[in-house]
Amino acid sequence: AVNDSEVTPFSVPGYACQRRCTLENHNAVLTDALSLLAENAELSDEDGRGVAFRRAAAVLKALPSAVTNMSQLTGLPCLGGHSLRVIKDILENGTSSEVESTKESERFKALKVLTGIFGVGSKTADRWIREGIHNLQQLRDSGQTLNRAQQAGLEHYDDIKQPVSLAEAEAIRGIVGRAVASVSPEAQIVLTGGFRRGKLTGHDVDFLITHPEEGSEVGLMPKLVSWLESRVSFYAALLISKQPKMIVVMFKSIVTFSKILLNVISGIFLYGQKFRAVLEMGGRWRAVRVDLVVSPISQFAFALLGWTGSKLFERELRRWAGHEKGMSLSSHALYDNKQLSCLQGRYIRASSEEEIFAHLGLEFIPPNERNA
Ligand code: 8DG
Ligand code: MN
Ligand code: MN
Repeated sequence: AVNDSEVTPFSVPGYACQRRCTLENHNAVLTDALSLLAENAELSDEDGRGVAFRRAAAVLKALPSAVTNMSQLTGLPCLGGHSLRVIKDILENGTSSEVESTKESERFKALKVLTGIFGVGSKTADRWIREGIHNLQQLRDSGQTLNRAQQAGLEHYDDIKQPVSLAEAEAIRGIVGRAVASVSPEAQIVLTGGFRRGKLTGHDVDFLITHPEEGSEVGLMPKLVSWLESRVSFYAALLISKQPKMIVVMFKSIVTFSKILLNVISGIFLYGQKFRAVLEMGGRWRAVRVDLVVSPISQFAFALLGWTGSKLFERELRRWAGHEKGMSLSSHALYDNKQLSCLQGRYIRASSEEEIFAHLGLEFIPPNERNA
């Protein structure tokens, strides 16, 4: 056993966007516990507490080895009293009573199930719980009015809860890629989100679409949507979310991804009739959430950076930009609030993620090290 006086404390920079964080996590037990408390806070509309737990978890994720002794944490950023108590509990007792009781609480379980329905947020879930609805069966029996997204979310609940594999993501890239090429041959499509960070599974598949000629991306999304709708309507639900330029496609895509089946699937989008052939081949179908974003080429680097994640990494980039650099970062632009000309700040151009990091005075962190 290591005695306190010999322990060398860990050291990490204060912002997650200054740290390299791969998917290798030496403190998964601790970070799972803190993430669960973060999730519970977020589901209870306590975003401030949620972020505090997320930041604490991100610091532990970035450590080069497992924490064995509280004194190793001396001087680490973002570890508040509450997070430290949870960590101490787990190091001493193997579990945290707060985490265990949260996990077992009827309210948390109900919030998780209900917000697990696509289109249901914490406010709706909370209202349903107050009306005595705690699970899917009670929701179905309640006669609650569901919007189109929620109806589809309920119908495909089990499919959507099941993680999407990299193989499925690549297959869907093929399908969406064909659709994009059909409506705009020069347009480019990139896989973003967790898969771009090297994850092998995801809760959805995120794509960013752009066109090399500025302005040619205008109208691409509606064309893409109607192209997809005209071909997929008979076996897939296509949902358009409120968010501008973002649609959610729930594909029924095949799980067995042999090359032949894949070609047949792509074929469906060109020749709708071929769908039946796939069913006859014994294909199993499932719903998958797909997020599509279209960006003009002038904003592409910002959109790519903004949609690659992780969510905390993005939040920390924006916090760094605002607090340390007097700039505003979004997935559209970087704006310097200090460089006043005619009482206005200044937009800073960038054509790559590397340039954006440089403008922010940050060392470039590649996507696979943005897993904060
Ligand atoms: P997962 O799906 O594998 O579970 O994880 P992920 O890919 O990292 O998470 P995600 O929920 O799909 O989000 C991917 C990125 O997209 C994330 O960095 C944040 C970003 N993002 C949203 N919603 C929005 C939004 O409304 N606007 C902008 N600009 N970005 C968003 O998730
Ligand atoms: Mn994703
Ligand atoms: Mn997404």
